[in-house]
Amino acid sequence: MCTVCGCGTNEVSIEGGAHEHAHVHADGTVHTHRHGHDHEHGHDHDHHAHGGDLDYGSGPAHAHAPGLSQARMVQIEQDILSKNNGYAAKNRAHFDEHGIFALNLVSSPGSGKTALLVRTIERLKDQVAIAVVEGDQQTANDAERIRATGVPALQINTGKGCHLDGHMIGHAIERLAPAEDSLFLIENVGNLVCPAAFDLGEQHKVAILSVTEGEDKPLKYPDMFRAADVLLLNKCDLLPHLAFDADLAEANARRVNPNLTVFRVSASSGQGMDAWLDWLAAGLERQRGKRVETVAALKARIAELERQLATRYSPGN
Ligand SMILES: Nc1nc2c(ncn2[C@@H]2O[C@H](COP(=O)(O)OP(=O)(O)O)[C@@H](O)[C@H]2O)c(=O)[nH]1
Ligand SMILES: [Mg+2]
Repeated sequence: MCTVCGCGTNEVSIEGGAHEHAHVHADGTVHTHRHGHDHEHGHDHDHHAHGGDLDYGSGPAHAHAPGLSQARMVQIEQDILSKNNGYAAKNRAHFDEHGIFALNLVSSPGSGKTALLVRTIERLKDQVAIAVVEGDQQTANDAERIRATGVPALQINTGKGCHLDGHMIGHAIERLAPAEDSLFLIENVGNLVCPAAFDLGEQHKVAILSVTEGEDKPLKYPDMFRAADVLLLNKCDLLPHLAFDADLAEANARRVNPNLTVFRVSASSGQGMDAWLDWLAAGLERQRGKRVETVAALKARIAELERQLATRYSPGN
């Protein structure tokens, strides 16, 4: 994944705000990979050869960067991900306390994330409060597409970065201040690799695969389909015009993740959207339940503390 180069960590800008610096690579380690050509080619260590093919994913880091040892890469990745996980845990606690159902939409560019969001928002916006985070390397185009529906959206531009992280989403929560019992939709940067590794504090990652991309993508990019709980197979309106085998695509996705829930949908025609919306409604209800539980637990704790105080300071004690 992209932590092999720590890419783009200096170029993040959140719409309407100041530039962000050095939150991922606070220990500075990600810059140590420059120009190691003379010492560590690692031709004999970092890859296995199968016949004439090269496999750079077989070492402990499951990746390769010129001039970086596998051990160093593993260390860098662990540093970055553990910091990210701290931010993600805070986001998740916030979502649970406030009954917010948060989803992280991940896919390759162009599979229809924004189109699906717009279609989903149009169907739901009168029933539930919704806020959207849009991640792209450049432009605020997608946030503008969402705002056109009347729902608040925040664009995050990641510069050369190829994924959103937990820290960025923490800022997005501050900016958007999502309502209690609301739906918080995050469209990640179009990329079938890096966003898989980064927890944002969401309840679920939702992978989108469109029928023009080929049935084999879950096998080629298994991390993403393993990290997701739901797969939206989009652009099903095009199936009559294609040789795409939707059953095979689903079977491939379930090979890497047997627990995947799959919906066949079309953002263009609206087909299949009812089942997806039912799934969303169930998730919203679950999160609302979590908030009520959290509040009840807090009230019980306060009552208990008050009882202890009263005992301690009652006359005669
Ligand atoms: N035929 C068809 N086209 C779609 C569908 N969903 C999205 N598209 C088109 O696919 C292109 C990319 O969509 P977009 O929502 O920008 O994808 P994103 O990059 O994943 O956000 C656009 O031209 C959409 O109009 C769909 O269900 N059917
Ligand atoms: Mg988009």
